[in-house]
Amino acid sequence: MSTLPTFEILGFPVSLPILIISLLAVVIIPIILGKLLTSGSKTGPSSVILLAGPRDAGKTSLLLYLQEKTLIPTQTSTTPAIVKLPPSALSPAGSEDDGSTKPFHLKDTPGHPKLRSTAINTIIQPTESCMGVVYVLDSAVLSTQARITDTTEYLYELLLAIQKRYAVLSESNTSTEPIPLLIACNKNDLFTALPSTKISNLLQTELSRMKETKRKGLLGAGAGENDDEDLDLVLGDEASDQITWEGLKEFGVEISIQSGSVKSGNIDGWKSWMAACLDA
Ligand SMILES: Nc1nc2c(ncn2[C@@H]2O[C@H](COP(=O)(O)OP(=O)(O)OP(=O)(O)O)[C@@H](O)[C@H]2O)c(=O)[nH]1
Ligand SMILES: [Mg+2]
Repeated sequence: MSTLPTFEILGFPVSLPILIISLLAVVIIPIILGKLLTSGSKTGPSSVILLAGPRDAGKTSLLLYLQEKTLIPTQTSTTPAIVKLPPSALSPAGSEDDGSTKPFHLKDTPGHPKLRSTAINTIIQPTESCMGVVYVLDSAVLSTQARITDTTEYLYELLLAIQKRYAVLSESNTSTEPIPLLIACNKNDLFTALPSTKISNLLQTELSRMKETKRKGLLGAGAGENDDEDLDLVLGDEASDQITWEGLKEFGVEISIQSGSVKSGNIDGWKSWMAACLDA
């Protein structure tokens, strides 16, 4: 009968099976521990889609529509609300097909300027799950400068938050998947509603103007003193004032824009965007 070879390590005899088991333990245990720790590092539920946007835009109405399949009266939100929805919530109107393959969470946030930190924090905290952001806006009020400014300022903050999260994640070894953002131009049932192409141009122009003002302010305040903090305030390419959806891609910001109406139930495009984002 053949005997297994024995090795001598630090003066102790060690048989081949013991040596193999020890080596496997040294290699495999840290890998398993690493996986457990990273999967447990997310706080709150996974598969979250965030609803953000100015007040009265229709965020809560959209959430309730996806839940109940009808327009339900709402009140101004003062706290965030998170609901778990079945995959069928994203199936196209009149169809039983699942729009997505798994249940997901929708997080509604208040649009009041003083309460916007909830949405921003959900994006900035890399420990929070956020698979996509739906920025709901009211397409029927963008003929007044005050509403354009409010709508664009909040969007600027959100895009900056997405850019920061992407930059932080890219530095570490964790996933660097960009968070996609859908600009959902709601209330297109109203005759004053602007078409999405017009809104798209308007937002890019306003964002560029806002960026220019911020860059000028930073330069005036003494460039070079706090370069890292200063760059945190600049959306997209720091060398230019121009903001375009295309140009933001390399900063981890992927934007789509689509019109719709919760009131008319015309939200199939938004549903398929959400389904694609959850299945990505
Ligand atoms: N005409 C029209 N009205 C809508 C539509 N969607 C929502 N609304 C109405 O717009 C108003 C505001 O809707 P909400 O869903 O409460 O808006 P919100 O974005 O949650 O607002 P905050 O909670 O204040 O941030 C409500 O009176 C809705 O019935 C739509 O597609 N068309
Ligand atoms: Mg609300």
